[in-house]
Amino acid sequence: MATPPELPIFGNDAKPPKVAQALRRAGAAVVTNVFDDETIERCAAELRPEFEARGKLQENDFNGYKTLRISSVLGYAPASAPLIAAPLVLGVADQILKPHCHAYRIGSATGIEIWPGEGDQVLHTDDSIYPMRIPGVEFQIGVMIALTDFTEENGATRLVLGSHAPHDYFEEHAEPVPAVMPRGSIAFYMGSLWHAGGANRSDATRIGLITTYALGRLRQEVNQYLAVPPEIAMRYDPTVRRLLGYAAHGSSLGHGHAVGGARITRKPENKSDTGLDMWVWD
Ligand SMILES: O=C(O)CCC(=O)C(=O)O
Repeated sequence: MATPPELPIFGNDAKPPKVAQALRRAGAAVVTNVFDDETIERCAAELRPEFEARGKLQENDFNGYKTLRISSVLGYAPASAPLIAAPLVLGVADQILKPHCHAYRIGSATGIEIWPGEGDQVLHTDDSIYPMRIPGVEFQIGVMIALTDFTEENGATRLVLGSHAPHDYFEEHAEPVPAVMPRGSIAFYMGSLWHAGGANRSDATRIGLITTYALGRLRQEVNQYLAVPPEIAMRYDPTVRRLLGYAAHGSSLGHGHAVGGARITRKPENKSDTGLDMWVWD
């Protein structure tokens, strides 16, 4: 049985190629203290009302019964955008995903608040939604941003290091390693890596914002056009709009027209007016 790799941990001066290299090797990597308190607090404050209103609606055996979950945060929490589109995040995603697509998109963007008393989540891979493999191609990465400190006691994400690569040790043989990190840090992991939320044995909640970024050729896990409709998407900058999917993928995938009332206003200068309403800005 091969020895599992250690969890690579970087400081916030880490460059995307180095983080991506470590991510490829171990299947996960942590970069500490990327976001300042103000950025994290603003995001957490905007997520709070949604946690209170709808956080319990996604309770089930997989998500847990002492865990609040809120989907599609860009639909109601604009302060999540600087985290989701942070240069380091996109720099790492560029390295892992761009070699295999023209553009990658958000699959899901979810707030997760694990309460004291929650048990370990079952180990899983996010890639189970794409039940196929192309050797050498990662379909998506997960980016978990700590909105509170992540500790072994409060349910830090558990990562089975090395489990993204086919080899002779696997999830039941390897001990998951908790992604212990201070608030404002990021844990990156491959969509093919076995991982799970941890049990919360502390007396405070653990809050994370997990966003997945997937190859632009794949169906997005959450239908972002319904979750963040054009009227809301237009408030974001082009980078976030592209991440949501309001952009074509290369020359022939993902563009379209709606006949009828305009959905997308502020037509880009360089687009000709065909009389059809454009569904994409870029
Ligand atoms: O909360 C976490 O740390 C991970 C959650 C997770 O992996 C999931 O729900 O798919």
